[in-house]
Amino acid sequence: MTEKCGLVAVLGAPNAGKSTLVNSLVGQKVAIVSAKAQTTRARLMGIALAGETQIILADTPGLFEPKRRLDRAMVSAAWDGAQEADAILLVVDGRKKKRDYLDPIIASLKDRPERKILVLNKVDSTAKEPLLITAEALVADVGFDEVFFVSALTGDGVPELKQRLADLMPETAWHYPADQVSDASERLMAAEITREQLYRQLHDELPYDSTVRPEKYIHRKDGSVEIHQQIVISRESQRPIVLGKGGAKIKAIGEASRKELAGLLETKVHLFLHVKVDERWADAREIYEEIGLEWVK
Ligand SMILES: Nc1nc2c(ncn2[C@@H]2O[C@H](COP(=O)(O)OP(=O)(O)OP(=O)(O)O)[C@@H](O)[C@H]2O)c(=O)[nH]1
Ligand SMILES: [Mg+2]
Repeated sequence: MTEKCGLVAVLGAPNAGKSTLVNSLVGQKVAIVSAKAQTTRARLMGIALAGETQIILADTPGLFEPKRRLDRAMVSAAWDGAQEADAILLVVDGRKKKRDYLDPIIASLKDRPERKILVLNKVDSTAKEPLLITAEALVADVGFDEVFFVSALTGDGVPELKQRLADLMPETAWHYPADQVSDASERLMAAEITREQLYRQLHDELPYDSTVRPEKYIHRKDGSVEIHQQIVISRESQRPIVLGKGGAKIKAIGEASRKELAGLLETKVHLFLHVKVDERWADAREIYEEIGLEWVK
């Protein structure tokens, strides 16, 4: 059989379930997920295999009205992810009844030449009827080529979508080695996993303007890995939130992240977290480069 390989851009509003879907299509976690909107910050390639076909999935930051520099960089990275894609998936949260928040996305999608596929997500917690109404309206507005109803969370409908994507991919050699699941470096992935724990364990106590920066990543002689990361917050008043009583919170975050990293890297992990206050981090150019975002004016 001949090899096939292509790029699929996964676009949608914040929190639609794009990263969850990419993880489900890849068959393992490559992108972090949280209940907080704007979790994904830069484009990340998840690599799924289906028989002789390699499907490269560009997980992108949610599309929304950008205001601050970081927002602008994220939205621009999302649209960049759609460049030269063999298909564009628009992931829509099927639970949302209103659709006007999608208007700007629809306007930008309309005239794109790529094959457009509508993915109505979260069918596990939606009634059928409103879902069908949303689907019909969106198909009429955008002219999607196909529609899929899935639950990225339970995996319902995902194999069918994956098969269809595989069918659409052009015949060409694989772009990545067979065992590679994402294009993120271990160093960056490790920082992302800590950021996921930070969001998960602090929920709304911590505003969205916090980040985790990789500092050091050392392979020790005994085969274990020593990882140093910086949790960057924007105000001194957030420090006690991250630390918790007697340091209990940061300890729990570090412990959960370390455990997951040890499983992922299949070796012992020594994780060191430091908290830094930097109110201007979202305007610091080097942080953009670190997380793979273009610096935008
Ligand atoms: N019930 C249900 N929840 C889902 C499903 N897919 C995703 N979620 C939840 O929706 C939330 C957002 O999921 P993400 O995958 O982070 O969404 P995203 O589109 O990548 O979000 P951003 O990166 O912020 O743009 C998380 O709490 C997920 O667990 C689904 O099929 N069903
Ligand atoms: Mg995401």
